[in-house]
Amino acid sequence: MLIKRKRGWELPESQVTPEAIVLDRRRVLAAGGAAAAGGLLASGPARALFGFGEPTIYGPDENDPSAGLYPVPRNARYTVDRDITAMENNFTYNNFYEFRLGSAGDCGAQAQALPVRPWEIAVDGLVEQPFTIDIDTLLSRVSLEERVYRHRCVEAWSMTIAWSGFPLADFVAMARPLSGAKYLRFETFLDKDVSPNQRAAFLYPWPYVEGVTIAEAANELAFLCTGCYGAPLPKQMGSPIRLHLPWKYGFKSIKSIVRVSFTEERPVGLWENLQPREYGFWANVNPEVAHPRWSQATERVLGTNDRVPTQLFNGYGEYVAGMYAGMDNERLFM
Ligand SMILES: Nc1nc2c(c(=O)[nH]1)N[C@H]1C(S)=C(S)[C@@H](COP(=O)(O)O)O[C@H]1N2
Ligand SMILES: [Mo]
Repeated sequence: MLIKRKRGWELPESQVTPEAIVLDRRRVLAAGGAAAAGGLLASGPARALFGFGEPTIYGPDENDPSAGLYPVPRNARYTVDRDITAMENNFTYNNFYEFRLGSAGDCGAQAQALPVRPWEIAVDGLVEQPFTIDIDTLLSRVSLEERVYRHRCVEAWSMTIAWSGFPLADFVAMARPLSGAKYLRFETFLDKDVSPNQRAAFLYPWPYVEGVTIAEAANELAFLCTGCYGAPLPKQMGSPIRLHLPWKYGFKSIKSIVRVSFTEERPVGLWENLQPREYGFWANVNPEVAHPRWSQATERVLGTNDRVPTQLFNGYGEYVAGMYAGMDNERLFM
């Protein structure tokens, strides 16, 4: 039996302001709280590092065939003036609603049920020729690098992560979009056998979907992550491939991607679909536009007791502000 103990920097549940507060309430009402049991059952071949009294830390899958590709060289252009968040903190505090039963600490154990091989990504919509590519083939065709990025969740916490991956722009080039393509629509796996919250399908409009404009996808910061901390991604971080858009709120950075569609119409993400006034399409980090239920002016730095001011575009304005020239403050966020 594992005892879950809060670390000093974790707030009591009563003080957090989760994105899913509405959903959680709905789920608890619908399921009578039954889903909240069994959250810490370790399973699968993943490496679980036990420490008595500490939460279980799930690292990358032991059988991940891409392990030999890491670590990869760090790109010095993308470093930040903050300490990298300790791996243990990052691996035990996640948002992955397919696997989150109650707290952010649940995802590690639950996500071990996700099979990450074989894994294929479908590319379709407005492209010269739709195709499907297997993750290991994709990894053999790209050049991996490490980038240190800040991550700012809309829930007003942040961390700093050493990702491994490749620019989304390289993926777009492989996909050869047609001139009519204006957006990319990303989709996460859909599998009721592995995701407890997908089994309760009526509660969320699964699968998880997110979208960006073609210009955003071409921006040098947009990064497809396949690893972190010098190894493949652990499942709870979005293995085998997830997006990170460091200038946008975290919910845009979709995990465990199985489909990328090029569209003329603006895609509607899962959160936008549920709460369009709280989670807009643009979702650029903006300390001046409060979330309807909390301020975005400051953020809690995970793994520390610090609360620091939030920066416009999460501090990445020099790279991205040009894409939004002329948009007013409110629209930058919504
Ligand atoms: N498929 C999927 N992707 C997702 C989410 C999710 O629930 N499902 N949560 C998002 C949110 S709200 C955040 S803050 C980040 C968290 O990433 P991390 O757990 O690696 O910190 O993933 C994003 N990507
Ligand atoms: Mo988030």
